[in-house]
Amino acid sequence: MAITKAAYLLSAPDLSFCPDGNLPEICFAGRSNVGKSSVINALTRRKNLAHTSNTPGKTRSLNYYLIDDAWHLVDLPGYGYAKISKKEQSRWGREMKRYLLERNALQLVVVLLDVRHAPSALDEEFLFFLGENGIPFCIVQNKADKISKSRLMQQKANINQLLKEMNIDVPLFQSSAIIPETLDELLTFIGEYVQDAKL
Ligand SMILES: Nc1nc2c(ncn2[C@@H]2O[C@H](COP(=O)(O)OP(=O)(O)OP(=O)(O)O)[C@@H](O)[C@H]2O)c(=O)[nH]1
Ligand SMILES: [Mg+2]
Repeated sequence: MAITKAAYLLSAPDLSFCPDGNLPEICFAGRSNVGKSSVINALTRRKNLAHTSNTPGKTRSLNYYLIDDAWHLVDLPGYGYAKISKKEQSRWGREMKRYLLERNALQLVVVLLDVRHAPSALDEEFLFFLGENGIPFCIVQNKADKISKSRLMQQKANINQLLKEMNIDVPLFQSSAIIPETLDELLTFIGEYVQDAKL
């Protein structure tokens, strides 16, 4: 699958503002600053479709993009941004869980992790939540350009070990937002979920 058309649709402050769920939806989730917005730009080959920033916590709503007039790509707010108040964080946590559990159009969650580091407690909690609730997801170890090939292999083995311990069996990809070709496999995988969607 190649993306030929990508356009910003809307920013939903909560579930009630999401568009009609008549198109298949794929969302991107992960810790703040892990590269969700950057990967979305790389996938769609647009420089500034999704807003990226060095300042974590930039994406604060569910940002919707219409892809090829056929499906929605959603940039979720990152979790684990310390500078947001506890109250606000737990509100967002609840809102995200509601979205993930109740959004019927949702076909697949793409979970981004930083390939350089072991998953944080929040990452593990999130993976566990998805697994526990039977929500289809895959994992992408992003920022692959930042470490050597051998370290990449090592980090793949490390995450596979962790997933085994967590009893989670999902596809794993490695990507770099600055090398778009590294996202080809992920895009093919997403394409299957878009095509097989029954709404
Ligand atoms: N070298 C490198 N930098 C990356 C990569 N992906 C993202 N970045 C950088 O990491 C920073 C954060 O990227 P964003 O795409 O804004 O991260 P985000 O996950 O959308 O963050 P929030 O919106 O805060 O949740 C930016 O400075 C990006 O340029 C990557 O694969 N390689
Ligand atoms: Mg973002």
